[in-house]
Amino acid sequence: MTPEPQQTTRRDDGFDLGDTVGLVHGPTTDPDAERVVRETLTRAGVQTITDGEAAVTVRLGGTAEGLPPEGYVVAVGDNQVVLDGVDQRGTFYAAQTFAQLVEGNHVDGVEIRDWPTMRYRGSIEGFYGTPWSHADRLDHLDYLGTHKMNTYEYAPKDDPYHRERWRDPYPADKLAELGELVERAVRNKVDFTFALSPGLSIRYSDDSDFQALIAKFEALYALGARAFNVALDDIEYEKWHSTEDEEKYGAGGGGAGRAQSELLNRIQREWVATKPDLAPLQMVPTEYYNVDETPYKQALREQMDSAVVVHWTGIGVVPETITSAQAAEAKAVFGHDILIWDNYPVNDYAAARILLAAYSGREPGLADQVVGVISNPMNQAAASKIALYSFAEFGWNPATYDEQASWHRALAERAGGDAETIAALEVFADLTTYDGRLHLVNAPVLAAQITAFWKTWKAGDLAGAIAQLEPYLEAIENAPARIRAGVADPAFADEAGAWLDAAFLWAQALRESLRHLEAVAEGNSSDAATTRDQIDHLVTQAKTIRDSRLPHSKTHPQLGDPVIETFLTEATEGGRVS
Ligand code: LTM
Repeated sequence: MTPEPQQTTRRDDGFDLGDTVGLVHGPTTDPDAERVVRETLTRAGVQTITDGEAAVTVRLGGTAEGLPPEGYVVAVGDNQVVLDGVDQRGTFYAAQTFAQLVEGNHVDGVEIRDWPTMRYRGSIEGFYGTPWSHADRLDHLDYLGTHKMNTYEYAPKDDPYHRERWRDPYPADKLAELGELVERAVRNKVDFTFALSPGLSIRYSDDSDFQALIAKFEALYALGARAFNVALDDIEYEKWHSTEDEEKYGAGGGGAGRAQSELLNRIQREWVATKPDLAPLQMVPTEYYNVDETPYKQALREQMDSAVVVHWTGIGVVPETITSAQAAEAKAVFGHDILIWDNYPVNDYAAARILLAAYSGREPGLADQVVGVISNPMNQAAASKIALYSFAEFGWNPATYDEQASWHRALAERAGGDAETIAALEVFADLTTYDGRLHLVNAPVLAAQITAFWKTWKAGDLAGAIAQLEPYLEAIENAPARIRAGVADPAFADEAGAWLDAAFLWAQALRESLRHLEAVAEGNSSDAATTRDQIDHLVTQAKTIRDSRLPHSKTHPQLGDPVIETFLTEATEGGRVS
């Protein structure tokens, strides 16, 4: 099950669902939970779902007692399924757990008591470059729901209506799409959080700018959005856009902090406080990446309404680690609830890369200091699910989070459980490990294979060295086709396409370098020259590949670097000398 429930007790009285199931509703029943139950039963081959008890009965939406918000219990045994929540989201999560428990027509006996550790779990589409498509977002919202994540923040830097032209109302077609997203979020018990980023041009003292911001929020409220964020990251906060602001707030970060606090306070007072169904207002501060005491943070701490939730990325924009001690400092210095905007697996700063490594370096104790952790994903939505899977598990129960185990489960999910595709994904993902931030090693498995190769080679056993390494290079060469054929989600193969093509070519170049070494060892200068030319040709081809999305379209995909190119150089120079 994912995320793994907090408490699970196995029972030995599981049963087959048969072809008729009765459905009984309790006080926390929920239409979305019921939809999940009905879909699960239909998938299991149940032909008839009757109202009320039957030989097999599902009781949906009784009251679960004594659990935190979003908690639930599931009991399966004695021809009964009980799915109770402390609230409607809890009931929905009970139904999602039931969906995971049913295999074929059978459900094992079990008792589960479960609840999330963190309040906010999910994602913020907050990257630069090509935003996700509408279809990507709809699919992503379903993914969040099935993985018990409750937050999606809409903040794509390159949506002009979010940032550059924040004052302008959305055109009708874009608004209609946003409406569909809100609806899909609601179906998945996800808080669609609309973020507006006015900092490039806002005049804090100008009432018409305030009204433009509220009008934008109102338009989303009318669509059903109930969570809002004012994102003030990546702006020159000491640059004013009106002389009134300059005179009123003065120079320096302290003035920016005062201006931003006043803006947030007015939104809180005049808008949020008038709408009892809104989630707490959120903001992204301009100093989101450290815990230094500054006049800016002092102003937010002392002047901004205490109800506002503050985003923070950890120390550094994309930190290798985030510790509980750092988060405690963030909470103290900002003086507000902290929500971690975690810049993994975002790859807008690493245009050549797709990031498929484990979600690592976050201390479990963060849960005591922050209200949640949400992922800023890649421009590639489906490929981001490898990391997202682990965000779901970390947010639900950080104390038991095991980054390697979670990563393997994530790959298995992408592979639809197919063993060969899992193995191919592991080989491919190894080449995508390095990001220069969370993961500082390059293709660790391939690197180890190459080290072993040179050791055997240096011992004078070229044939043995090749026999050792070649199967792994063959696995790299075969991985792209296996992944394309085997991944559960065709969008993954499309998004990773440029990197898969590159992996294929680099693997061919690596294998050709083994042929080159053989030719040199045999003193066959003609084959040595041919293989060398072929390597150059493959490398040139690999470097002509481009992904279609920005910023990735500007450069060729990088994979397994510098491990692969170093090997090619060493091999074509006739073998490592030291
Ligand atoms: O991280 C924040 C708060 N802002 C931006 C993001 O929009 C961007 O995606 C990441 C990664 O490049 N870095 C930022 O500073």
